Amino acid sequence: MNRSRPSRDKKVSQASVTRITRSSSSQARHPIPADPQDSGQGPYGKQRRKQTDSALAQDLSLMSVSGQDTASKGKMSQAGRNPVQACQSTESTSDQIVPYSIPAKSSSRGGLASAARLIKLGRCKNVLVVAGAGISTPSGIPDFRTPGTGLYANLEKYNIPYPEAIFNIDYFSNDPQPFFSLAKSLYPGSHRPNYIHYFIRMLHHKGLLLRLYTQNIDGLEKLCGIPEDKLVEAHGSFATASCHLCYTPYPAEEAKVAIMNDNIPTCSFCAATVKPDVVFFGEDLPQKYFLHTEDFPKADLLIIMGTSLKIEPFASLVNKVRSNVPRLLLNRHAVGPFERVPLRRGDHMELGDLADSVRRFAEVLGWSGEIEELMRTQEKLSVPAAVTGNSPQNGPSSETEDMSGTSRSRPGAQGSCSEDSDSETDSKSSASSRASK
Ligand code: CNA
Repeated sequence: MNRSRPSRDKKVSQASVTRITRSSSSQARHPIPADPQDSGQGPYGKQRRKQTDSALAQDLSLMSVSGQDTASKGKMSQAGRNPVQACQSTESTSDQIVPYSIPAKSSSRGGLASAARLIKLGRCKNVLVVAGAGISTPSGIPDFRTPGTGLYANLEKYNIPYPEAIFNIDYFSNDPQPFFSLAKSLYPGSHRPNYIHYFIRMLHHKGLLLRLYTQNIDGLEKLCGIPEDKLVEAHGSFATASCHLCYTPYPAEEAKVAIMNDNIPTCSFCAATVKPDVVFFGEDLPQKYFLHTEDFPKADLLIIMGTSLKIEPFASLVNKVRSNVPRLLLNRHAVGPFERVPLRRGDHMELGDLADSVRRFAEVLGWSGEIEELMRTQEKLSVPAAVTGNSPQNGPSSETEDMSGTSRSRPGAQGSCSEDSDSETDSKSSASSRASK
């Protein structure tokens, strides 16, 4: 379904972008020409010329066989698989073309140290973070694909034909109830940011964060104090709502109240169903997502955290940095281009529990104390506010709505939102902030 939606992000010029949607799986598999950035000069032109022809050729061939350079194209989809296959599999990407059949090493220790060394040496000043549901599992929010605990393994009660139906816009158009039932548990308000979120905020605090691209819809990045201009919520959020047919905006708080009370919010203009502006399969990604065309060529370090890299076009973002830019994967398993053996030069991964890895990363960087302090300060600062326009009286009950049973119930936590804008950091990182405006 290719429908234009009104721009919601005035900071990004509509004229400079083409429309992008979450792509269908068939589009995700189309061979796509190599990224023009990789054949042109650009800011890294000199460094690229220093590479040997064979190294360059290897990089380009790895990138081209991945067939994943769909970051700017298509609709959101499972990368290269149909929904039923996707729900049967968890981490496997057997349908991806890989140059060798040897399984990837389970972990490559030393990746954290290498990345930390680059940061300490001042070689990484434009760090991009690409994140997924795994950064929020320690906050008690299930991801999609973790066997047993992931949402896809626990959808029986919604009576849907396949897991992705719950985020399929055509399915929603026909029957919004399954999504609304799930939305009651996903609405921000009953979960708190965890150490991983604060690590990312510390990157900003240190003036190193170029941007955080998240697939998450839980609002925890904003809640921990990462400012709007440093954040791209690529799959939308519950912070706004609109008609799923004509895109007429609808007050987010009213939509939430209706959904929480098992009512269906309807558009005042065309009477179709209103939904929170969470991006479904088949829907356009927000305009802000197009910042990636400016950001990725500028990056000098890419950190990928807690994602299976299964959803296009987002998954392809990781292939948009220059081939000489180090990429660090922090995840339970190797995913996407990190499943290949050998890894691309400059690629590192730290496999295992993400919270543990991030804590080790912080230790190596010497940031642990500062992050703990930041967390303490921020949690004290948190006040009932309006990530989604939530108010305590109509926010979800953390006792009844928590899907994992691990989220905390705390006074003032519902809908709380950061009031701390990291002002000291804004001046440190003013150059990158200006670039983002
Ligand atoms: P996914 O496909 O479920 O992948 C999550 C990845 O994180 C997997 O590879 C897991 O192994 C890994 N992971 C999870 N927990 C940990 C941990 N503690 N330590 C290490 N690794 C861990 O989810 P993706 O983000 O890749 O998929 C994108 C979807 C998920 C987006 O469209 C989101 O809207 C959607 N989603 C978001 C949330 C949220 O906002 N918190 C929750 C569930 C789903």
